[in-house]
Amino acid sequence: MAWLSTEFYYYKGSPPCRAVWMTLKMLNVEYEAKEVDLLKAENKRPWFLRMNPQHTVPTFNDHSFILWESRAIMMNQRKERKVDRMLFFDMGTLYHSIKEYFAPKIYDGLPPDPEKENLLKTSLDHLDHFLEIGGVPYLCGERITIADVAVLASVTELDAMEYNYRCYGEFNRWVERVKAAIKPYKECCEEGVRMTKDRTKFLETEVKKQMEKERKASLPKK
Ligand SMILES: N[C@@H](CCC(=O)N[C@@H](CS)C(=O)NCC(=O)O)C(=O)O
Repeated sequence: MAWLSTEFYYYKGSPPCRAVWMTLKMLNVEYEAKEVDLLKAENKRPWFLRMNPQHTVPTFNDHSFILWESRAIMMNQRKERKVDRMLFFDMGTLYHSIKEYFAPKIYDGLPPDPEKENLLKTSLDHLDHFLEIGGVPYLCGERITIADVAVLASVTELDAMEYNYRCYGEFNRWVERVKAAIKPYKECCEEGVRMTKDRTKFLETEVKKQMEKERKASLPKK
């Protein structure tokens, strides 16, 4: 099967997809948006697996060249070493720490794993420090780059989890700055953040209901 156009396969609830989406918009890349509903396992359908056997979104079809891994898709659009370093910090350290800490909450409606919070705090400390010593408005200098877009996309998951990061002063100011500077931010992030927030709240309520049911069932019968 031949893919001839430029297609972006995405799911709004996915931070890596939001990172690519903002990048494509900011660089005015022309593409056809193809939504893949992960909750309906559309990414496990044969047509998708033929394209990306790792079944992850985002997936990008650049005139029949199929690419996945969000940061690779972003780097495919543009290249700079300092920016690349920040992209890998984001993927391997910051976003990793967010996923590890919040996994129980996102997938099972349970409280985040307190033992993993230090990893997240260390990542945020690093970012705060990078910004402080850099003395520039954006992560890699005077102008906004895809590193800012990638890190912001990770931060949107903190927003979805209602995690308070205001104590990281430089970082917090940077978040406000990039949210205002990245024009497609609202369009590409707000709905997805709300979806994750709503789904997490739904799961939490279900867990509470289940616990209450179990508590009542364990009471001695009158
Ligand atoms: N490192 C990958 C992560 C992609 C990823 O894990 N995407 C999730 C959505 S956030 C996904 O597609 N999950 C479905 C699956 O793995 O089957 C990237 O940055 O593109």
